[in-house]
Amino acid sequence: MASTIRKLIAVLVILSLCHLIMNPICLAIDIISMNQQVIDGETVVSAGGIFELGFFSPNGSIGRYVGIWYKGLPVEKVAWVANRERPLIGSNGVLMINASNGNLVLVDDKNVSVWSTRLVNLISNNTVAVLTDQGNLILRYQNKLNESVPLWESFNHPSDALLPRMKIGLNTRTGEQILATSWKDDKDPSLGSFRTAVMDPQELLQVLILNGSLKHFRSGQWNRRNFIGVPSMTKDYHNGFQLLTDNNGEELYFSYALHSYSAPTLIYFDSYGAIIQMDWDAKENKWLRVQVVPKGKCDLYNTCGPFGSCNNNDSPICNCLKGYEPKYIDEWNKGNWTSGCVRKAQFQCEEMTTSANSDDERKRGDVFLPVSGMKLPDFSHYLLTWDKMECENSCLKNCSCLAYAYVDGIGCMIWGKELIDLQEFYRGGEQLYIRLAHSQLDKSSQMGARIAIIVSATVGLILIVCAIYVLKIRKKGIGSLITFRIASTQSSEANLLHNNLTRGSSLELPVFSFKCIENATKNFCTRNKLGEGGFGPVYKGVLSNRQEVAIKRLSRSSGQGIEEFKNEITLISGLQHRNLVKLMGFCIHGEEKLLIYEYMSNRSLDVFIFGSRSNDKAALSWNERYSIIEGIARGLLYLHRDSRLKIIHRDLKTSNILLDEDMNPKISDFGMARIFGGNQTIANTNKIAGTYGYMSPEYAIQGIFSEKSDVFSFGVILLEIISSKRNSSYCHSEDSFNLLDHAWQLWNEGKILEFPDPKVVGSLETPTQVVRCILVGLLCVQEHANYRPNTATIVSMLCSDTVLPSPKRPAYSCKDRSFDDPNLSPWSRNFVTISNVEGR
Ligand code: ACK
Repeated sequence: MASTIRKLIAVLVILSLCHLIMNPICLAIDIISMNQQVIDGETVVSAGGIFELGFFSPNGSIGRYVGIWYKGLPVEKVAWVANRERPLIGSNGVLMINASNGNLVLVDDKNVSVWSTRLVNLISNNTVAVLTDQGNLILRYQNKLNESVPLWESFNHPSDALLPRMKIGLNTRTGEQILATSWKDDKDPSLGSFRTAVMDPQELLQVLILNGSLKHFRSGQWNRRNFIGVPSMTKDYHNGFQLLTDNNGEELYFSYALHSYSAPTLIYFDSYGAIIQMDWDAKENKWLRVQVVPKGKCDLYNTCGPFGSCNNNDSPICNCLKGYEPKYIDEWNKGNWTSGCVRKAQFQCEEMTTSANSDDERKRGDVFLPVSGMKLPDFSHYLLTWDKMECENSCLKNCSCLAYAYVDGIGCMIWGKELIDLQEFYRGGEQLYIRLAHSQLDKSSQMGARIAIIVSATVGLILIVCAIYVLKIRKKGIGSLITFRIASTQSSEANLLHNNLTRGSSLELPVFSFKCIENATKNFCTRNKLGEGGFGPVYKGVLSNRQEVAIKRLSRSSGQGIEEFKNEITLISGLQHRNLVKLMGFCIHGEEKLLIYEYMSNRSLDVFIFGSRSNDKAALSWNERYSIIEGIARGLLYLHRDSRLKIIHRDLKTSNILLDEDMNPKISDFGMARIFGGNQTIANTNKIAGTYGYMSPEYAIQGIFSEKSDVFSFGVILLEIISSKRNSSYCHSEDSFNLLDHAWQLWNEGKILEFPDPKVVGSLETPTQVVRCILVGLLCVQEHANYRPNTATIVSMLCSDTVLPSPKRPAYSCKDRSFDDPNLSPWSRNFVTISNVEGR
């Protein structure tokens, strides 16, 4: 009997396995479709088992909600909730696709809708909802070309929490916000009083938390790396927080994606308006919570009133800025600071027009007092200048300008109204220059400043004498690095150039003596030569402090003249990003012009892709290639993303990507780069210089360059990385003109998996990511610049699993193919079909 039962069970198991195999719907546990509903008690799990969607009740509540959370971990915080405002009573809710209109809908036991994706005029009801491994619930439909088109995403409708890659943002045309709203309290997910708002870039980008209509917290301005008002933003954020744009810059949104994302993480704001970060600690098997803001009373908006500065470490925490005094002294002393402070004396520029003053006073004019470590005030205005001195002068000339700041990654900001929401940080923050009438510089500080100048000048003089003495004694000179102020032995050309470059800017770029460079490179010994660029040789050097550097020696005959040299120095020294190579200094000595960079021990990507290290043993794995692609895209995004000061590299190529010891890619060689100001998106040059194989057609033919011409070069690099083949020397087969054409052809023939280097795909179980990257590459190299994605879109295409559009013909390819008409293509070109190749 027992054996019969065992046999029966075995048959049942086999039958059900067969059923599973023959009926893929049963495997598609990440999908809600017309045939697949979710009832209370069941869950949907993302393909990789990372996220789960189902019904839940918050602790202490009887209402039933549909939400998304990390699967397999204690659900301390639900990442997304559907029916926030209308809980279900009882456990009879059903989440399903509405057969009549294709919307995703949650109905109660009476079949009444309590929540829906609420899309109107859907052209098809052939929709499915998929839960991705990023925790995004996407409603999609299949179009006639069998392409999967996203219609709605939970990532565009956050609740109170942000998962990596979820967005909060703003449509700059309509003013519409993608916002997160706090829960009412821990047991009630309905809309609480706190919500996020991304400020219009006209006022410089920053994020606010509003309490109703009142500002509760302000992040401070976004400086392309982090928010000035959140100094606790760590290295992780530095890599991860991004400003992305869509629809040609119309939509702006912030999201974060940790670079080496591994542990589950989540950021949310609670019902009191505090931002909390939760990270899963796998060792301790628990969630770690950190309150990011507010860290103290000073983080609350405008605690000290206008012209008051708040410092959490002071007691009392509020002080008036120098030159200002409490508006109502009694209130102020009682700790009621909201009325803030008022100016003690008129500015000199105001006095000129109102009263006669002594000639002496008049001549002195107004001054700017630097205050460091500040969260810069709200309501800043942006001035387009790349020069700090000009920024100061503009403020000085305008009598209603109360303060200015010059910040890397933003540029010049001025304030004309009250200075609101100022905070002084112990670490971090920026320097704010406050306008003061000269008389307001108090005597003691004037005297103090004078004494400080005299003392530092004396010490400086002694140091110079000592330095010269030491250098003389150690005749061989240990190549010490000497900054310009001490480098009195520098050539007058270096002097001039340095003054030119650093005047009024925050540039603190060291100047190296030629002797130091000679010592570092052992007199430019050929053994230390790393290679030869178009401009001249590059040497490895070791400084006296044992730091390794790469030294680019511009040959006199090279095309790179003083202009390119200056260009590279000014441009790159103002930039800081982990995916851009760091310029450490420069040297001019007679005819010699040298640039000193951090040394990249793995040299250029070229070597790994096409050169000596591309052989089987040293070949890069797919993961390494992918992380390099992502890194380059992030570096490029940093260059391009600021809507005001964009930098167009103009000579992106595989040999200009250097790899550090951890194989992090860094974009190098900024000799040709150009700054774009204001709303500029495009420029023209008569001097077309770039590299064959990487230049977009509009640049190569008409000299037109823009973000999209860099995107083109990026696309070529991407395809080269995947195929391990060089575009410029691609061995032309009968049908393909070049590497781009080859990829395009394979794509259309449905043989795209023949494109990657076999070493790349060979070991992969699922080449989905490879195919996705090829598709992104093809989108970047499309002939028409308008069709190419912008850099922000590239980053999100690479990092998310949203459906990508079909590429159009690449530049420099054969035009007489049937592929231009999608209806004639022998192969459906949608990405989903390709993803079917490897199956689920
Ligand atoms: O491909 P490579 O070995 O890496 O040869 C080229 C050569 O100099 C001419 O560009 C190498 N190179 C350039 N800059 C650096 C750097 N910062 N660190 C290490 N190698 C560098 C490049």
